[in-house]
Amino acid sequence: MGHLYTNSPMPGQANKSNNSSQPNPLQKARFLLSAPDLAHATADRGYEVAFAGRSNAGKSSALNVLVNQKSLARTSKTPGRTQHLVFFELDEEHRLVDLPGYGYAKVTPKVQQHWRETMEAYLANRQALRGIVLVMDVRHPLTDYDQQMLAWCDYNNMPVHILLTKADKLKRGPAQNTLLKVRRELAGYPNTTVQLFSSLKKQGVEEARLQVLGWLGMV
Ligand SMILES: Nc1nc2c(ncn2[C@@H]2O[C@H](COP(=O)(O)OP(=O)(O)O)[C@@H](O)[C@H]2O)c(=O)[nH]1
Ligand SMILES: [Mg+2]
Repeated sequence: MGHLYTNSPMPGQANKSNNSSQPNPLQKARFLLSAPDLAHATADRGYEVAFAGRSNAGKSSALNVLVNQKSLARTSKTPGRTQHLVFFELDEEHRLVDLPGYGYAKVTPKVQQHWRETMEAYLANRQALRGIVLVMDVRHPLTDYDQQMLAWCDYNNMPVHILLTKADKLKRGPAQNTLLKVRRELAGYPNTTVQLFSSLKKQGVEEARLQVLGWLGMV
């Protein structure tokens, strides 16, 4: 499978940082490599934050908004296209990782097994990994696979920040109710935070960026 990511320059993007006059250090993100498994990953050094989520939840869109680039991570209406770990670098010591999407109905048991093994190994062994951004569609939070990710992260003492994305699809009241409900359900996971997010409306972008930059040791 060819990699689905480009690294084309985005002229005119530089100062459109979501109504914020703050410089965005994530904007430097560049495609580094796409790895089918941990053995092919980039050297395990420095700091890394990884993005996980069910296929089609809005993970690539969230990544693009956070780095303020239109198409660093390819977005798609066809879920489940890549099972690779895709590494983007800010500099030699700081990376973002797009983890394989999960929960896509059409994948074979063999692919699912590979996903489980890769995720378990990555969460357990990756020294550079400082936190997981777990992207969920606000209308379908905490699927079985999300719960599996939360349990693995908890087991490995890996902090998690949940983006309840596509918040623009709900009215303010129902969105807030979902946020509170998810927060309640996460009471057993002390190292987990959650916020509303919308890539479309650029809602919650600064909050999410600060979390990522904090984990990367850049604020
Ligand atoms: N309305 C709305 N649609 C979104 C949002 N984020 C992503 N989408 C759409 O959801 C679909 C899947 O998004 P993508 O980022 O490719 O999901 P991924 O499979 O998790 O990487 C695409 O059609 C996106 O345009 C959002 O915040 N609001
Ligand atoms: Mg994607």
